[in-house]
Amino acid sequence: MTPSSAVKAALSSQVVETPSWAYGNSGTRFKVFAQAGVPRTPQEKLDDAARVHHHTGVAPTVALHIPWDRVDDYAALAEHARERGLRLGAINANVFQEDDYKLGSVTHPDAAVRRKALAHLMECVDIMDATGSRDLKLWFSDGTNYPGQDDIRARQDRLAEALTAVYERLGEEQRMLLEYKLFEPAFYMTDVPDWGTAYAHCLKLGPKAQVVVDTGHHAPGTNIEFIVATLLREGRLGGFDFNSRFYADDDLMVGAADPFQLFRIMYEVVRGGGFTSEVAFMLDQCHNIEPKIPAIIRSVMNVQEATAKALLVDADALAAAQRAGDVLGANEVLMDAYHTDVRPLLAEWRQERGLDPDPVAAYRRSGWAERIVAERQGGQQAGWGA
Ligand code: PSV
Ligand code: MN
Repeated sequence: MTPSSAVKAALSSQVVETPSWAYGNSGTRFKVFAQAGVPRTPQEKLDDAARVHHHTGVAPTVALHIPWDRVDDYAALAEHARERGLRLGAINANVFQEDDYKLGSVTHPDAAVRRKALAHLMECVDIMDATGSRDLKLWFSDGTNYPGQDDIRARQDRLAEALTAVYERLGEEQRMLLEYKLFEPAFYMTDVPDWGTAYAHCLKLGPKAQVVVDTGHHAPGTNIEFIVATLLREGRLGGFDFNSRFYADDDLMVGAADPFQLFRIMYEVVRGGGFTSEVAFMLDQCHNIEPKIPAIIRSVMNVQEATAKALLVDADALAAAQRAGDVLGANEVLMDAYHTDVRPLLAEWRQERGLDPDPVAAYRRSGWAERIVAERQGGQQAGWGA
């Protein structure tokens, strides 16, 4: 087994980015259940994110979603973050919530709609310039509902044209993270349905274009860790949108539905040398019925637990068993690490950093939940308004 000191050192370099939208109200297409104390502004979302970082010590960056987090002065928003020990992370573009996008955004058959969508993507890069964000995250809801509705190849050409324009606009240190999703909202065909399509576009664009793996965006039974291993091997894994799914894109807390899958993914990250700042560990979740801040703290802890277990895998013993063709032995090495209770190690790691060993309990004792309910009266609660 890897010594716990080495595991702790590796854990200290991990950053888990929380999504601004997870702090706001959310729901399904049937109902959004509002929660008392939910932020009304991007600034209040950052105030909540600062609590998550305060208790976990590993969540110093917050992803924004535009226009959900639109403000007049992004440099001032970045300063608001800085004052709370945070940085602004990935800028997520939104070309899926306007009437114009009914038939697509950058792949729409009408050039005027494509221009509008592209202008939004460019605006997102302007925002990155102001916030100092490195990553532009692109997810397109584009697709078709019926065979023959539009030309599959022409839509790929339009997509490539828009991505090229955005790529050329990126600064030296900026990256484009292209997200894929097999299903939803288009029913027949999605324009970026899988990692292969995203990878093909990224490959043509250049090294600043990277694929992002949202764990909820695959068919049931997909071997996500294989995708992770492959993208890392090709130098194209830009990051993760972590969440859990039982049925579709459920956006539940990462590690809740299938902690073993999360471990297998993190093992491939460790194995592939992806445990670096080049791979962004982002959450993309919504907390519809559970209190949001403790759920986000729990999610961060779940990522840490899976990471610690992956770091504990005895690489030498595993390689030896694999070389010897020892099927059961090799599997046992992996399972030994998975079955290790890493909670005491993580509690120790937290105490060494001056953190409470139990972040959720510490949050509950902090009084923040009561404070925001009392203070955040009036105004319009943030949410994506389903
Ligand atoms: C789409 O399902 C997605 O995963 C994209 O990342 C969006 O930006 C995000 O969800 C919105 O919650
Ligand atoms: Mn996502």
